[in-house]
Amino acid sequence: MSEEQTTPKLYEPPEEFASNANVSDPAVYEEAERDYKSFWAERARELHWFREWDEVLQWNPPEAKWFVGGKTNVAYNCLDYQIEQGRGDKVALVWEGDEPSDGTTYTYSELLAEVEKFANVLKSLGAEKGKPVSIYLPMIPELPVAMLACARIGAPHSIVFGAFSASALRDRINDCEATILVTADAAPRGGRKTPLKQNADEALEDAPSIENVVVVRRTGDDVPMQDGRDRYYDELMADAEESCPAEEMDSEDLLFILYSSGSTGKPKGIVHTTGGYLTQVNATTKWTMDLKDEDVYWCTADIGWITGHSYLVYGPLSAGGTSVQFEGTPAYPASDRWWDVIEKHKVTILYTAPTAIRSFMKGGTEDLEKHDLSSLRLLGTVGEPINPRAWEWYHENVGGGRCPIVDTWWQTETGGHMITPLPGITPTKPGSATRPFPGIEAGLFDEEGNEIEGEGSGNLVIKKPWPGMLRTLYKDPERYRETYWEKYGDVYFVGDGARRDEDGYYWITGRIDDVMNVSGHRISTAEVESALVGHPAVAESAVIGRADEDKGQAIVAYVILEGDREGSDELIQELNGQVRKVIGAHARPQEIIFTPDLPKTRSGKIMRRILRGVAEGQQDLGDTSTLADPSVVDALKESRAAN
Ligand code: 6R9
Repeated sequence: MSEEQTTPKLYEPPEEFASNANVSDPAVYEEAERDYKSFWAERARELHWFREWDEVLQWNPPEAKWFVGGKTNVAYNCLDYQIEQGRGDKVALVWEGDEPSDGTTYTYSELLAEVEKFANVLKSLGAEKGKPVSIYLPMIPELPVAMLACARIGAPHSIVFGAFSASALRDRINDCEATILVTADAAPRGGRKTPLKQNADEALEDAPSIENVVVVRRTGDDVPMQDGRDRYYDELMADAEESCPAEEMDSEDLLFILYSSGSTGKPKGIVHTTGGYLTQVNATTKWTMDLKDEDVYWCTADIGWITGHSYLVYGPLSAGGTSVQFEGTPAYPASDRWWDVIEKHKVTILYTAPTAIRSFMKGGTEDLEKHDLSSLRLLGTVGEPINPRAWEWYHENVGGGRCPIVDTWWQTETGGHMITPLPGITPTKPGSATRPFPGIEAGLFDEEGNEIEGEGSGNLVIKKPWPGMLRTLYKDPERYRETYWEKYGDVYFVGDGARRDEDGYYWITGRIDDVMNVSGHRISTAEVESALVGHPAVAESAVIGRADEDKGQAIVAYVILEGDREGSDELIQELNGQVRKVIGAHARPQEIIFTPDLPKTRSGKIMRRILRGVAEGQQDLGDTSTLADPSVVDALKESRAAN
């Protein structure tokens, strides 16, 4: 039994929330199930189309075409269409800089003006429909401006997260053969600076497709500018034409490429197209995030990740929302920065990741108590399973016990939410992403390819195409087919394991490659982690299976302790007891390593490959360049040696 199974507490949607929610009638599930194509077509009709589609879906597995023959434009939907509906003077974007004194806002009209001008700049530099533009920017307003400008003229964007290295940037530029790079002098974050232009210059030494570089002056640092190639954003904007009509895009035209962090090998260039993607992010922003005109909505993800693409920019803007973009970190200038941002902008909806919540838990509630968080009405999480204790903490301390939590399961590949509560309808269980979004059909398969009915555990699949699904991997349709559509035939292979309980609720147990096999028992790393963090001394833990001659795999647990607690033999025994109590004796770790930190990617995902390497005493740990902080590796080796 895992932590979640011992506490099957049910949280009903608060009555007041439900009665005001964008959707509150459970019949939406049955309606969508009866005819998922009509369901999605109805959602698509809430957008602006230059020409309506002839056919909702053409499905030749694994190739999907949604809203075939329809013409639309994503930037038009996010800007012009909002202004047509009277939102011209409404704040579209609230920008909060790294320094609390630094910030600004853009109304929908102001944002449109910037986007049109920058679209003209891009055109003057040779951008055109179908030709990718690479973007490597800090979390500044010029980032959504550049995205929307690309979308306006039909040039697919490929955004590379600002903390990626020069070599990661180079690989991503070369894969899509972009001719334009949009970057900045430097990226301030947490009081420090990342030298973006310097990285870009290094990347460009070996990225021959780039002909033009646009440089935003963010810090004013003196950076070398290459004649004929590099130009300043502000200078180009000063001379730019003001008006740029939106290109009428085919529903299936490419909107963007986003490289997924992938734990092994070459990153995958995930391709999203126009009409279907926008339909799904728009619908889920309104239904899952319950976004309304009065809301101030803050998604804390960086735009360099899919969560930022879908739920900081395209979802909220296409729904006419006010979206907060924060450049900084939770701990700068002080550890209460996030709560300060919420109080200052009266944020009503907060969407963040479990890893952030757990790090706040470590610091206790003092920082929260200094701030008025009463504006909040809905909380969301995404990115990894949230353990019930973190869920409860989030609910109680951030949400004041009154805000529903939407635990949204989805992927870069899915474009938008797939399994998630609807906050006005779905009773939630801490730790479960609950039910598939209306119109989405999920399922479970075993390793032999048999579908699992009713309660059970298995490999998660999606059984019908959905509008926001990836269409292919850029220039690699074969890898697309092999990765997602080969294992079980014409169902989408997710790569996550899940359990379905007696109510049909899904509990994501983590990546399938994170499932251990210990003496023939299948044990999920996430389950053991959940058990360990259920102990009051444990702040965070990461579990891996170490190759073991006897058992196949032996469980090794890395544990970060709460506050100033110290590891001891006694505590190791207690933790073993905890795992035995929650899951069973077979799941007890063979080794528990106390460590001050864990190796995480910049999107906060634990790199288990590194943990496995350290636990197995491997000398060469492979590529560690995607770690947020590569020095963690040495600290881990030390922790292990001290054990
Ligand atoms: C949106 C995003 C996708 C993987 C996914 C799964 C994990 C995401 C989750 C979750 C449990 C949730 N994941 N949300 N696991 N509960 N609510 O994170 O995309 O970076 O592509 O990662 O993240 O393992 O397969 P991406």
